[in-house]
Amino acid sequence: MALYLIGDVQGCDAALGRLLDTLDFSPSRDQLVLLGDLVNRGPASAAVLRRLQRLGGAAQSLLGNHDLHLLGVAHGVRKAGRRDTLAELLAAPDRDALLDWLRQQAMALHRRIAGRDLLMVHAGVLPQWDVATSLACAAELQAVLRGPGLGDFLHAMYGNEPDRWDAGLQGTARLRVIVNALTRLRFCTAEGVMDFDAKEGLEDAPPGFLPWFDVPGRRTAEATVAFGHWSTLGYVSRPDLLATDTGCVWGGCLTAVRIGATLDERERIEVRCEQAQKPG
Ligand SMILES: [Mn+2]
Repeated sequence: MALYLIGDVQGCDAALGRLLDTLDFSPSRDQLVLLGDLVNRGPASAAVLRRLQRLGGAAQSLLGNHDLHLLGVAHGVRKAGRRDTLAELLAAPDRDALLDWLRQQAMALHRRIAGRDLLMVHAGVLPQWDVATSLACAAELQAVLRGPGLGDFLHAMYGNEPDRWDAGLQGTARLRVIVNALTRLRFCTAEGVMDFDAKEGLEDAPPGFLPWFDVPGRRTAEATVAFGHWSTLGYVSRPDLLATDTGCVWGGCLTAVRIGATLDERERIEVRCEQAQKPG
């Protein structure tokens, strides 16, 4: 049995297929966790979702900002952007099945490996959240995404306020902080105030802001937090961190990380992606 974490696929189904071939991935033996942004920008979003559907329990997926954007467009609460590549999926005969599968996917996942926590999210976690709080917040959001209130939530989801966590937050404000941290976070202050403008690498930190994972006293520091989302950061592997978005859709690579018997045993496997788009 092998566990593989895979970074942002963004509709690059050919690269995903080649990566699984390279891994000699077997659904009866191995497990995949996709760290979100399964769709959009790349050429074959529907094919990615169909492939993951076919893998059944052998593949678990997180939802990223692009996946939620797809749900928003499908529900008529978001307009497709100029660079979106979602039209084929939205016109597909199995559209409803694909969208229904998508909304069932996770906002955070967790494994306990050799006595340590592996926490998996698309973008990040707030410094005040420990592993249990992160998973509880993700579960709150998952319940809404899977329930009858999805359309109302998608209407209310977009916005940058409130920009910080408070355990007393309720309703839409609470869900918005959770969804923004889990799917959009890159930089925050030492107090956990989130920035949503800077999208480049570490040198792009606004004054007073730092990468969420470098906030002193971050309560997930004892765990390994694996994430995607930040292609301009690239691959980073340190005891408390595993960044896996290597910019597949921007002409970079699609990365898988094989986790061994302990969280320190990591093997990086990547395939080049022929798809080349301008970042943004
Ligand atoms: Mn993302």
